[in-house]
Amino acid sequence: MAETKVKAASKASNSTKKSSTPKAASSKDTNTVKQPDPVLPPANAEAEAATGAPKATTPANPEFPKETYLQWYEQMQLMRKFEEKAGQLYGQQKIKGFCHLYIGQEACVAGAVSALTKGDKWITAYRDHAHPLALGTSPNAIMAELFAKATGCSKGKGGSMHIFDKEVNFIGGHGIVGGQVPLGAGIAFAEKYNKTGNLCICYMGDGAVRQGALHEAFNMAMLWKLPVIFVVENNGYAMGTSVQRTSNVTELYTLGEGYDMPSEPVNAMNVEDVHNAVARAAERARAGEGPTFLEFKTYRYKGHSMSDPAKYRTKEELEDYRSRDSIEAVRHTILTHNMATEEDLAAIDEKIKGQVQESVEFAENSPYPTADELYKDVYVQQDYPYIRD
Ligand SMILES: Cc1ncc(C[n+]2csc(CCOP(=O)(O)OP(=O)(O)O)c2C)c(N)n1
Ligand SMILES: [Mg+2]
Repeated sequence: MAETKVKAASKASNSTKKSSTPKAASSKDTNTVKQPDPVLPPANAEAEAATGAPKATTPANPEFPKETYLQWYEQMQLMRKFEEKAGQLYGQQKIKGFCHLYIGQEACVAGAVSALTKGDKWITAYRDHAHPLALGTSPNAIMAELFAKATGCSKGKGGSMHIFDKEVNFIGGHGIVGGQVPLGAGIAFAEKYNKTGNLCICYMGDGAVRQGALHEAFNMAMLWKLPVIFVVENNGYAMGTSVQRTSNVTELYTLGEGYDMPSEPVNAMNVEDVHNAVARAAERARAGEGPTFLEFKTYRYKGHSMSDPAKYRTKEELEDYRSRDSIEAVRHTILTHNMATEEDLAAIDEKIKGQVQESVEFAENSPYPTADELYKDVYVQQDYPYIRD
């Protein structure tokens, strides 16, 4: 019953999906083959008609209470300001190694946090600073991890791609593309086996959907009706390779249908849509109906990692997405519907600025791990807790 409904809903929203495809990258912007157009989330048709470019949407009647909009604003601003600072610090070589920023994708996390409950488990790939920030991990512990300091949430031994925080049920931070997908299914299996009533939300990038492990995990999760929400954050590119260059199947959510998994596309530049889709999937998971596959159509404003100048896309494409920025949309809704004043929002911004600054000072002033840490949290450790006879 529920399955049929979701598929029908997907088809309906699918029909509006390609309303604002930007121009493809010009051949001078690419050093390889001309890139086809990326898949875009649906645009606000009225704004598009007026300006030629879709704008942030402001609902006539906000669907959610003021507290929810303010929570979204604060969480998303924290993610963005933290990431902007991390980008600056990388430029100054305070942060080294890999560093993948989440700027532009904030609604993918904020809308899910509001739709889920505290006991639910989270897992994602290496673009992983924002998820724990929104779940409540201290910015200090994440920044210190980026600095490879002993006070970091992974004791300075993981770095940007391996943020973990058991306290908030954030189970990483994984560098192997698609590697976390079977892990997400396994976590959901444990929740079901232990009858906790909790679920696992498992994020991945669009590059991960071509990995064999995903298909094996989807099949098993569906067969065993595991309480898992698989989310692909389709930001149009895996490093510099657009989705269209990877496969004939560019509507990624349809891949779930091969396993009879309820699957739907979501305009993830819109935090309300993210919340609603995740809430529906969670209800199904908790009712014992098993997994859902959500395709979050989103965009990253920065390159793949700090070493990517993003020459494979046009300025126009980037500007198009920026013009419907999810934080701006929430800000606009808050102000238009008098949920808070400009001054109230400025006070939130100021608080976040202070938190981010404090995290930098904390990281700067923390020590590096000592050499004996090399022998801890690995199999050689005498009392390593995960091996049992
Ligand atoms: C199995 C595997 N192959 C290749 C890589 C190298 N690699 C790192 S990130 C990446 C692109 C993944 O893109 P996507 O899944 O779309 O996530 P995004 O970076 O867009 O969030 C690749 C190919 C890897 N880490 N793991
Ligand atoms: Mg991607």
